[in-house]
Amino acid sequence: MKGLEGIKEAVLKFIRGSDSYEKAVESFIKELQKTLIRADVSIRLVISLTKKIRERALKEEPPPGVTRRDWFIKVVYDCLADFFGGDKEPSIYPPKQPYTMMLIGIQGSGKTTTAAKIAYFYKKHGYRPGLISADTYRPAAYQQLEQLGRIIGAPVYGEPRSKDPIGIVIRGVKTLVSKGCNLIIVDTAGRHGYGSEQALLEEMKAIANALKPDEVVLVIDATMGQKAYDLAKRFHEYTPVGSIVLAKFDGSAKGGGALSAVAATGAIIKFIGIGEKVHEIEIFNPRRFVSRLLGLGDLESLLEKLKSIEEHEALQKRLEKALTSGRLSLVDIYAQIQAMKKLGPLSKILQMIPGLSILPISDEQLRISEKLMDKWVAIINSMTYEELKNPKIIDRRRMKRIALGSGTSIEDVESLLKYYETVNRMLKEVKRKKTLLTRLGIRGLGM
Ligand SMILES: Nc1nc2c(ncn2[C@@H]2O[C@H](COP(=O)(O)OP(=O)(O)OP(=O)(O)O)[C@@H](O)[C@H]2O)c(=O)[nH]1
Ligand SMILES: [Mg+2]
Repeated sequence: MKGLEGIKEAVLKFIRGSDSYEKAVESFIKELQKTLIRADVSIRLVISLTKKIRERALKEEPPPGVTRRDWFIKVVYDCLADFFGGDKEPSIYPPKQPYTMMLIGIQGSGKTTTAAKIAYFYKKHGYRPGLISADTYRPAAYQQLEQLGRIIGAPVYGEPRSKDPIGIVIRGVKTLVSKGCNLIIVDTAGRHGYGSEQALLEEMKAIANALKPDEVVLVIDATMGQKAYDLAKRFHEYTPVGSIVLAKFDGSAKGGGALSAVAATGAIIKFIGIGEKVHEIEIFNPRRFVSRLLGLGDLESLLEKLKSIEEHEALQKRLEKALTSGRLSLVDIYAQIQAMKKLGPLSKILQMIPGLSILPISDEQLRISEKLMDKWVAIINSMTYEELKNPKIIDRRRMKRIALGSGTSIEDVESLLKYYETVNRMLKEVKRKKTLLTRLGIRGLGM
């Protein structure tokens, strides 16, 4: 993570520091800005990122049981993950066979190496990749790919003296498919005979039109830093780019700049190249990347806490949804029980939800004993999908079956169903009151 190590150090300083929370937040943000700008992230992006972090850190409240400092790291984690591509999990496995990928990119960006790396990656995952050399400009382009193909044990198609890339790809696909390949990777030229980028883009477009690849993969050299933004845009305008590989991520202090720039275009980064050898490629996952960036792997206990905050947020979302619909399903109750085991009583969690102050809930009503929780989890696990969706259909006969299946008693099943009804009655009441208040134009009750 060349160039971005500063972030890890800032996290440690933040956790261990003795400054006031506000002061610690400010110095963390300063360090983060410095590190990102040094890694060639655009200043505009840095400012909007740190503004978001500061706002959340100072305005939002941590969930119960979580310290402000731990919460802050979670905020940084979320904002940075967004910054580097968000929750976009690239789909790695080809949805059809044979699948064709066409690699494009400017001269020296790493296309030929990446073509071999991708082929090797998929070969290890059970595919039968084949490579096509459609670069008719670079001297010995075919030989380079052919040599790589030999290393990884994948067939390579090429016509060394031909000047007709379209003919090559058409014949190449046919030949490789007939040899049993189910993943075809096309390497293209990085320069054009006329020398201009315009001419190269035109040629890529012509090849793409003829080949109709399942995926166009743009290979970008990570050492170009924030300039990757314009490049990604220009290429996308010519041939819609399906995914991006950032090559040479290992050697560059500007990798962070390239990553954030590409993420800002909305493109999906699928792989990063981390070395010259054929196995040196990694699936890119923003969350995992940021976790490493922050050094969370070394801070096990913090990671645990962040996970429980995430579960808490997921539960809160469920409950908020239940509140607007006025209905809490058994599956919600299941999630609630799991969360309670980690986060404490539901009443504490419910306090976090805006609008619930008007709910006539006492702690007593929502308290579920440990023992009962375990029983209810077993009961819910023994229900059919229909029963979970519509608990009204659970009659005595079904109760008996569920009790038997979960090793509990009919009374236990009844207690869960009663709880389900009580909670739902309460939710309906809240919904009714909320609607009434809204209709009367009364706001400001935290809703
Ligand atoms: N360190 C490092 N070097 C890489 C990586 N990917 C490619 N390279 C090196 O970058 C140089 C150019 O790579 P190529 O794969 O030939 O690039 P290309 O885009 O095919 O180049 P042209 O065909 O001339 O357009 C080679 O020396 C590669 O070894 C990477 O992820 N890390
Ligand atoms: Mg090449």
